[in-house]
Amino acid sequence: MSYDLKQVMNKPERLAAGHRMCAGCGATIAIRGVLRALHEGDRAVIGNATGCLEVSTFMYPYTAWEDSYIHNAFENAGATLSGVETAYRALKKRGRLPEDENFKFITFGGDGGTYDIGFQSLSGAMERGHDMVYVCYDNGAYMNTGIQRSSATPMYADTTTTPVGTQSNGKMQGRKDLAAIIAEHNVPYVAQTTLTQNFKDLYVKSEKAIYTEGAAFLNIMAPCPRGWRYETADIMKICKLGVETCYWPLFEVDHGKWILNYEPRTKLPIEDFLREQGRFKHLFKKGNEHLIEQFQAEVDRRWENLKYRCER
Ligand SMILES: Cc1ncc(C[n+]2csc(CCOP(=O)(O)OP(=O)(O)O)c2C)c(N)n1
Ligand code: SF4
Ligand SMILES: [Mg+2]
Repeated sequence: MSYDLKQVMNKPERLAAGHRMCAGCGATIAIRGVLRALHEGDRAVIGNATGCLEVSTFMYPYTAWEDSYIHNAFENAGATLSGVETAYRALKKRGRLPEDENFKFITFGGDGGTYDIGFQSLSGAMERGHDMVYVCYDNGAYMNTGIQRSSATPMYADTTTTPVGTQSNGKMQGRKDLAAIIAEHNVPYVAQTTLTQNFKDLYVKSEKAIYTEGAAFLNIMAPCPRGWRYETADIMKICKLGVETCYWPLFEVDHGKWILNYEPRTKLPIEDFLREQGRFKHLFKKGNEHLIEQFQAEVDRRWENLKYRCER
């Protein structure tokens, strides 16, 4: 599949300018990237769980979405779009929709709405095999309501519900491996990606997810400068460090086959990723070296596990 950055970037925007997401928000960049993978002429029905993305792009009577858009509750983004997709198939079968129109069904949810609160409806939609894509923009916390921890929040992150202090080093648990859990649903396509280099990985995986028949899931690390506490302009550096430290590996599971898309020539130490973010500042205090060691050991364990799956 050829990838031409200039051509891709010149495609018409489907998430228009003028929304109210923060400057440099990773979620907005990720979502625009996914939508660029839609082929010209194809139309989309977008579902969106409550979260920063929904709150800031769709304030009745204004919308930044160029495609049909449904805001549903936190819990049911998967169920909403699976219902729409079923209705579409039924109407098409009865000849009640134009033959020459092609619709795609894409749902967006934050990590809170996906890993936690909407997990049951996501799992149901995947298991039933609807021809749709569920995209999680994972910024690792409930950002819209003030940075509360979710099951996607990394270990030791400082959030408002896991505040760092004399009695606490931040979140005590590691993050849930949602991409692996969805892969175990035996859906045709699952991938994990983020904003790297010239966005090729994001584009190629989005196109595959949208145009593979059946249910697909994309997990996109989408940094939040506010919650992660880094300089807005550093987003690409943060994403690169996530990948180069193997904190956020790039992989896909295509019809059951696990594929590692990128292996760093030299795996960087996890502290390179942590040091850039204010939410991990406490880890660099004297006496907390063992916490970074524990974090590293967990990254290593998960990385080896992923490589094992991909080598089989
Ligand atoms: C059932 C329900 N519980 C709580 C809320 C309040 N709420 C709105 S947005 C939000 C945070 C969403 O977090 P996430 O899904 O990670 O998206 P983000 O804000 O990080 O983009 C919460 C808790 C709600 N709208 N509905
Ligand atoms: S709070 Fe974070 S996730 Fe929400 S719009 Fe701002 S940068 Fe994006
Ligand atoms: Mg979130």
